[in-house]
Amino acid sequence: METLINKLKTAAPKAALLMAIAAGSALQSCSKSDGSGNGGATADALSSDAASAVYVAPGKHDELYSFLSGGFNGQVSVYGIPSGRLLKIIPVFSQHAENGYGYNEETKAMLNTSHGFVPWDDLHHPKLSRANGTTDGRWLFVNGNNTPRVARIDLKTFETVEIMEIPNSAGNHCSPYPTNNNEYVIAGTRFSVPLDMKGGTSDVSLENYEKEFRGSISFIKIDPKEGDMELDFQILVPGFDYDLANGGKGPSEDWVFFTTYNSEKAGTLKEIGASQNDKDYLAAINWKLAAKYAKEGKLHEMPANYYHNKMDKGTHTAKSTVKKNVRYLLPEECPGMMYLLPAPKSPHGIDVDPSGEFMVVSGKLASAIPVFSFAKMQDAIKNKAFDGEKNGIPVLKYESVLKGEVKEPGLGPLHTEFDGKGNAYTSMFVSSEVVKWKLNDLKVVDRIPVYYSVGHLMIPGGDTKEPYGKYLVAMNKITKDRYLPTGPELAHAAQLIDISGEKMKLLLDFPTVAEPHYAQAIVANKVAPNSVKFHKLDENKHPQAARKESEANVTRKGNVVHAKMTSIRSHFTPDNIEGVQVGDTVYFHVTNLEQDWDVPHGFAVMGANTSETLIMPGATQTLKWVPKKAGVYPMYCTDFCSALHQEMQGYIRVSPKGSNVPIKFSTGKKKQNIPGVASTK
Ligand code: RUQ
Ligand code: CUA
Repeated sequence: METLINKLKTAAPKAALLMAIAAGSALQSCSKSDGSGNGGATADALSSDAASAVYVAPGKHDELYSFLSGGFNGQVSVYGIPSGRLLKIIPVFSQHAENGYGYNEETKAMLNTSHGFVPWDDLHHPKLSRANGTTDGRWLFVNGNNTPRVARIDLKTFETVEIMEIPNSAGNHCSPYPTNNNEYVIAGTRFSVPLDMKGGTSDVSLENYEKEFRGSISFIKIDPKEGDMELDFQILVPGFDYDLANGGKGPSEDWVFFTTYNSEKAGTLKEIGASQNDKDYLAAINWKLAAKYAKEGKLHEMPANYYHNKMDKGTHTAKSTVKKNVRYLLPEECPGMMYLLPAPKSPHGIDVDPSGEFMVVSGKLASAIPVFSFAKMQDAIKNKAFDGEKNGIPVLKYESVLKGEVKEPGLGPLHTEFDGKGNAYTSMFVSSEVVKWKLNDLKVVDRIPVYYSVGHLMIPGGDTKEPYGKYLVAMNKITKDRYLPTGPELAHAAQLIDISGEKMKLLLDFPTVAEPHYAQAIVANKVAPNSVKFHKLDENKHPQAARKESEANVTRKGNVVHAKMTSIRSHFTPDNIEGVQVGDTVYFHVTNLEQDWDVPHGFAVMGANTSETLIMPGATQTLKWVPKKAGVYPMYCTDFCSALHQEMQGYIRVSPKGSNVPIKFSTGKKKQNIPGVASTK
């Protein structure tokens, strides 16, 4: 592997690099010489050491939770580390038939946007909430790339509780980045767009890219107690592409850093157009100063139109609010707030070490990894070591901010994390390896092949002040021969690597759900003790809740029928319903009366144009059904909840429109036919 890299480099560094990138897959297959998929590191994993390092005995719990983004499935998946066991899938931007998220009436509003109902997104970067620069286990923030959104997952329930659309943004990729005490979660645009300053984009010729397109960086305020998000202000920035971001720590605590590419402002064929300049920029923004400028009245305001969807705790129902304006700062009016640091060639990852002194920029097309010094940056600002300006933003001299470069690290550096012991680990997409190097002298000390084409890598807390430097998870884009073939599409692969010693050791491969980009992990005891076991029935404020069986009923209002139902092992109340007519819209509001851990009941009706819904103990959820033909329709519980689960079923009779069958409902005993009156219990 190393020889191959060196060969490529000595031959003709740039051309070889570009060739290698274009022929990425050819290079990956070189990385396993015998074609069997058994690379050298696999042999490590076969040793009983590796096996016992990841073995979590039946009934025992993992040491850490990890949260992997699902990429194009719009979800987050939770794995135990070190076992790699899949614990849960948390739907965020995508409807999830498994539990009815985005299908049932309570959660649909979570997916409302100014573009209408958008039941999907491309979820890249999970970030755990912070306290004093370390993870606190309260919330997980994630981004939606395609229809710009930021979501918050509550780690008490592992549910998405808030989704906010980001205005003036297109491709919300460098997002979401919490500051060290969740003062702000910061989100930047990937695509720049021509803003019409009225909350939309203007209809201009695409040839006007250079003049009219702008990017934006959003500052979302987080309520310190509840976690609620609120868009405080934006900074309108030059029309580059903003790729990734990370916040400072310690001395650099007040700053957040963004990689940018396409400083050429090419509007087309960016694979060439955006790779012309030898350097693009690392944008440094002093968020504290920005917040101060915002307070001191440097803000402008423009109309906007974006959705903010929040789950109400009492009713367990999402509500959408439409926001109509947004405040913004212009960097040219806010001296000292923003600087540009030249960074080699279309940089991707920007990662700040645990001390907050070093900013590592991974230029995917660059042959070295530049490491910037925050102290030097401060000096350069003081001494005005500028190399001109761009859109009124000072550009700092490369040499004046550079600590040094990691030489010949490998091909296609993307992301870096830290172990808290003075080492950095960088993923190499093209040469399919993880490279370990020292922060003090920038010397490469170890490398390990990964299978294949690693994107992000993650060390638990590796982006915080306090990394848990025992494991590293590499998230690979290509799996090829690692698992049994499953047709043209294979699961992506995560690989768990032991980084506790001098040499990295491959411990485990585990397949992931869809495409993990970034991930986060946290020691289990920061999350597990707070996990909610069930919702308390007497705190259920859902307007259609039936807190006991005697509150269940079926009522008609015009052609809308509300069936207020309960579920408990092993029956629904009511389980016989008559008097529904073709043309009615029926809402089944099912309250799960269980007050016990891990006893959800499901609910499904034949022919419903939606998924089942899965109701957690103590909660109420609503399934909407519009029967189209007269007849008798079964309904049943979809979750095997007891030995008599299969008996947990019932019937709904649907009569023709205008029929005189009255509303009737019952369970077990004789029929009750007085509309609106409680059933026979
Ligand atoms: S990005 S590797 Cu969002 Cu690096 Cu995926
Ligand atoms: Cu309730 Cu099965």
